[in-house]
Amino acid sequence: MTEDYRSMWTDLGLNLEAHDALLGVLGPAYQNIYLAQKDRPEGMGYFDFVMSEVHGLRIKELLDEKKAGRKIIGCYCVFVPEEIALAANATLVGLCSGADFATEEVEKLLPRNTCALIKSSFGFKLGKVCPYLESADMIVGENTCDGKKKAYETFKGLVDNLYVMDLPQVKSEQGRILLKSEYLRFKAAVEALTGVQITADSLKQAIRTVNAKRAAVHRLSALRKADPAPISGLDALLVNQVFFYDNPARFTASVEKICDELEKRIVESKGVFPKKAPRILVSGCPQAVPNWKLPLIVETAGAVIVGEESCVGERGTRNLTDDSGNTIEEMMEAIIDRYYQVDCAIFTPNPDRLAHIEEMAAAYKADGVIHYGLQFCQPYLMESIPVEKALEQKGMPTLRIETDYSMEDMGQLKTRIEAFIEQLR
Ligand code: BJ8
Repeated sequence: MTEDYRSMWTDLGLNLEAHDALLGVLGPAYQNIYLAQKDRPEGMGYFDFVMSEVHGLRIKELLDEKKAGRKIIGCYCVFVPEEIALAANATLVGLCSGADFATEEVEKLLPRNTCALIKSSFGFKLGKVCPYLESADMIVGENTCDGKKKAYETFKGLVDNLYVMDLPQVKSEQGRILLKSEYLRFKAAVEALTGVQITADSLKQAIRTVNAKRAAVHRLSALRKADPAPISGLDALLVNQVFFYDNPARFTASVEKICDELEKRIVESKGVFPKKAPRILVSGCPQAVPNWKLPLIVETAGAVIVGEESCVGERGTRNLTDDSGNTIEEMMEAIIDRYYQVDCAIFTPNPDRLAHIEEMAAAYKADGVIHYGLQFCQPYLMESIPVEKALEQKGMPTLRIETDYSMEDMGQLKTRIEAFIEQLR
């Protein structure tokens, strides 16, 4: 880190000893996994810097924004519309984390058979190690899977600023009405928090800012269709992870810069893996920072990940919001239309997701699909079986894995994934 941020962390109420321990694990892990890669695009230097300052400079920026009167909103789901936060002069940051922490304490509040993503959110709060969580003026929890919605009932006792957003589980006329009323309620809550009334101009500008961020990621994704792949799955995942907490305009510019570089690499036929290396599409649960286990195993086995059908990936960023409306009502409808297309496994039935997996496998010229399910995640594990059957029927080799955030199953996963990749060669 460029400065000593200990007094900032103390002011935020972090447990310095626990926080040191967390950074002591994350720093070397990042070095061993990320910096050990060969032929990385130079533009990844920005993302390395962001990672080195993830609890430093970025937090300082957010606290400076707060001093200037801006509010920080934290969230756990891609259904929380960033456009509404930005239009009311607030900053939205993602709070999901991909590491176990304070597990013993967590399991006093949650059943052991809760997914790692939910447990880790509790662990970061109980362990007092997340400066994003502690900086947030509002924390949005959303009623998606049963695990999350019941966990928020307990989480409410740990934080004093939890706002729960209800979400439909069926895509019907009634479902859309529910989403609309919840987005209007959220808009009113954000306006009350910030004291800023959203205008047609501020909403249009916010839609454009978020669209630009998504469009940059779409451009990056499209470049991953090339063979040889110009960027590793590990690096692309990092970009998708940073999407959730970086300054939007700076993020967009940094992704565009990498894309310029990748375009040149493609012309020169320069890849991070040799041409014809097996190409993998990952599909399933979100992979939050620092959950790099799966891409690490896949890519050290000589295959390359070319796409993520995930909320930290294409499910979260697919589709732009129509910015042609002139009134707040028109633009709110456009926002609802855009988010209503997110095909999370909490929806029943959810045929769009399978269609998108098939579409992505074809577009990215995948040789195989790995379905990534977190243990105890009913929605994605349930869907993984029909997804596997449907893909296999169409001749797409598919491997279903069920894992958590620990490193204990590394050996076993490695064996299964290597055998799968071997079969693709
Ligand atoms: S829109 S995927 S970000 S809910 S892994 S907590 S589903 S038991 S994260 Fe998600 Fe929104 Fe859907 Fe995306 Fe539950 Fe499964 Fe845990 Fe999960």
